[in-house]
Amino acid sequence: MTYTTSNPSSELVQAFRSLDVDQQLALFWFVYKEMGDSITPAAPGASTVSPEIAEGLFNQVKEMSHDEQLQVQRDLVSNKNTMITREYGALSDTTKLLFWYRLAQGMDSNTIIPMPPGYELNEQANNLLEQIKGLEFENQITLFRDVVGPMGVDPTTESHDESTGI
Ligand code: 45D
Repeated sequence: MTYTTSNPSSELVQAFRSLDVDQQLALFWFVYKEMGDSITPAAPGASTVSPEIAEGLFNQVKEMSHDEQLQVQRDLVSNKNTMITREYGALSDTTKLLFWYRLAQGMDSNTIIPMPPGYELNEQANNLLEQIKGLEFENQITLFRDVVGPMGVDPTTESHDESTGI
């Protein structure tokens, strides 16, 4: 994957994506906890966001068992080719972000598999969390869009996967 040097968050994106799958999920969770109330789904300028699409995908995941919910999220991060990851791949980056936000809210309310109590980030992930905390809000959003954008599978370019048969 190539990133333009004019994007100040590109190094952070690469560092994020270089963590192992579970550390990426855990880091993203801690980021959500840090951002807390500053995320407002009704934010102005949300022109490319499709709340009903994000909600539809979220509802599919919500119906699954906790183990399956975790698997879906791991599949998204690791670009595994499944029905859900392909649906995800068809969303705009901002809608992807909204979908992750809905998952995090679901974790808060226990409809989505919660973080194991006392789960700790490794040093590299913790380091990244500190750097992310230091970014301006706008740069954080840009970073997250760049992180969630390449997750899942682009259904227009990926045709077949031996392991899933999809
Ligand atoms: O057992 O323009 C481990 C909108 C392993 C509006 C685990 C927006 C062990 C329009 C993997 C740790 C609101 C969209 C378990 C803008 C184990 C708009 C599980 C902004 C169980 C800008 C870990 C949106 C798991 C924003 C399941 C800023 C971790 C959205 C899951 C930000 C982590 C969203 C999740 C963020 C993290 C979402 C789901 C930061 C989600 C984070």
